[in-house]
Amino acid sequence: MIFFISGATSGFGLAMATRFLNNGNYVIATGRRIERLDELKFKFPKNIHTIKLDIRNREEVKSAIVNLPEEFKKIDVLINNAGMALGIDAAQKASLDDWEVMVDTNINGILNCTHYILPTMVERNNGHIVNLGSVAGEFPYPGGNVYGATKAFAHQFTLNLKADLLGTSIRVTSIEPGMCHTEFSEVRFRGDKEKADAVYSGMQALTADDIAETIDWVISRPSHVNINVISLMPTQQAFGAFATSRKN
Ligand code: NDP
Ligand code: 8X3
Repeated sequence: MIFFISGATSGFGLAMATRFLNNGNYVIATGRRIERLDELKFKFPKNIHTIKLDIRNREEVKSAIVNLPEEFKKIDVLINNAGMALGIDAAQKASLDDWEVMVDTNINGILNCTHYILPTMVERNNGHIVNLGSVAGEFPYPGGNVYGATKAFAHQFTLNLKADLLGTSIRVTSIEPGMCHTEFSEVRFRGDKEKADAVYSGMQALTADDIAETIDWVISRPSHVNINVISLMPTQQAFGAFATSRKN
């Protein structure tokens, strides 16, 4: 199979690229940090096509798809994985620039990749789109404001794609994890590793390999089975109680 993975330089994307290459698939590995893509290519010189790509840039995405080498053109699985949270301030204190970057990456990035790849799937009546949502798209938490909202978009966009694709063989899935130890929190806290590590201290968070394995399972179901949504979290994570603001 041929995979297109956004954000293959770290975390889930890197774990998926590694897993799918090890299993003999073809992988189009993308991301902004080209040196990391080069490392991946060095490890797996065969069956890989790397592209330095910022998914926020519509023209870059278009050109990446149009200029794919012949042997990578027939994408079977698009994994809209690249994404990020920036900051954890309350909405009234948060930076509008950070909000814009999250919307551009987590929403426009998915739209750009889907727009240029989906028609090629429909043309061949074959394909699977996997979007990375989050438990943050379902359950609110303080400071999750725009990040959570972008993940709610990923969830609903997935289901709406399913509605539009009825009558085709294209499958769509939203994967919605809870805490997973990747570079996610380092990005959220702008490189403050101590703060990032504290998020996962004293608990067994999910791993990037857990997510790669879950997605591998989703795409390897028989073609008549569409997994709509998977929500997963660490055993050591749960939901909070309703909060109240009291005057006494
Ligand atoms: P990482 O920070 O480890 O990886 C994020 C990936 O996204 C990197 O490869 C990064 O590549 C890429 N990326 C970010 N911005 C862009 C951009 N503008 N253009 C192209 N690529 C970009 O995080 P995770 O692996 O944990 O996160 C992967 C996805 O899973 C995200 O969508 C995240 O929101 C979601 N998620 C994460 C959870 C967690 O707890 N870790 C839980 C639930 C969902 P580069 O910087 O090289 O461009
Ligand atoms: C990332 C999970 O709970 O840190 O999507 O927002 S959480």
